[in-house]
Amino acid sequence: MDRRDDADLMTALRTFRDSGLLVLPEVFDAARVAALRSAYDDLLRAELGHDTSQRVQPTDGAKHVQMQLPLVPPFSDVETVAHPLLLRVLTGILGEDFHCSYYNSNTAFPGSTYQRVHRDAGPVFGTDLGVPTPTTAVVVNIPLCDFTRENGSTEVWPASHLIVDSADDADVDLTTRAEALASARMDVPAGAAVVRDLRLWHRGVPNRSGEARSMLAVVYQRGWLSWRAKSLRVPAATWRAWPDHVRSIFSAAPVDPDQHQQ
Ligand SMILES: O=C(O)CCC(=O)C(=O)O
Repeated sequence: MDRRDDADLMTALRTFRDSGLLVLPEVFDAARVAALRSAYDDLLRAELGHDTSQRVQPTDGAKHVQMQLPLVPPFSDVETVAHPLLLRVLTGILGEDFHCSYYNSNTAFPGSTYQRVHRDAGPVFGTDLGVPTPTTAVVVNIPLCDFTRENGSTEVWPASHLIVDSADDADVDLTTRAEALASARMDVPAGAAVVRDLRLWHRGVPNRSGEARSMLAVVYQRGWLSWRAKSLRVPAATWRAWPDHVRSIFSAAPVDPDQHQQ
């Protein structure tokens, strides 16, 4: 979406509905990506150094980790969590009332292996409804480096967000089912944002480069789904710094009092 007018937005939203995925190039400038990357790398290094750390969790596949991120600058900056272009797209997908419910990240270290093909969330009515619903939740991936075949750009199965499982399908894992379907790779430069329906089939893949490949993963849901965002906490200083429209996006998360008031 280069010309950010209404026609481009309609095309982008249609592409998202059709494929379950939307790449928005050049959302973040180089300085923002560099600031996020530097803060992220510091945090990851510090967290990996603590054996008891709860924040860094291994995920499926070797050398893939996820880490929840604190709502402090630059992760909490308005330009990161509520970039105007992203807000237009998110409003188009989720409606006016949506909340951020989860702030995570994924790193594939050199030597990482294939994950199993998976969805981040199943259909909102489980198997009770035999047809797909409109999107209720998305993850916004913010790559912190160029994503390439070499360093393990995420593999995705376009349009798989519309697949509704029957009872028979439940016994066959997605990795097996995906073998019959065409996949694509999320080859995007740093600065892009990728909006993905949480139901879309995807997996982490081998990173054959010498550098870690990281991305932020920020989840936004329709307001009625995320009446409480259990894993998020907003520091009081961040809450004070946010304008009202950003507070409203994070209104499902509790605000922590200032340290000196505790
Ligand atoms: O890092 C990636 O490319 C995908 C990671 C992922 O989907 C996961 O860990 O659940």
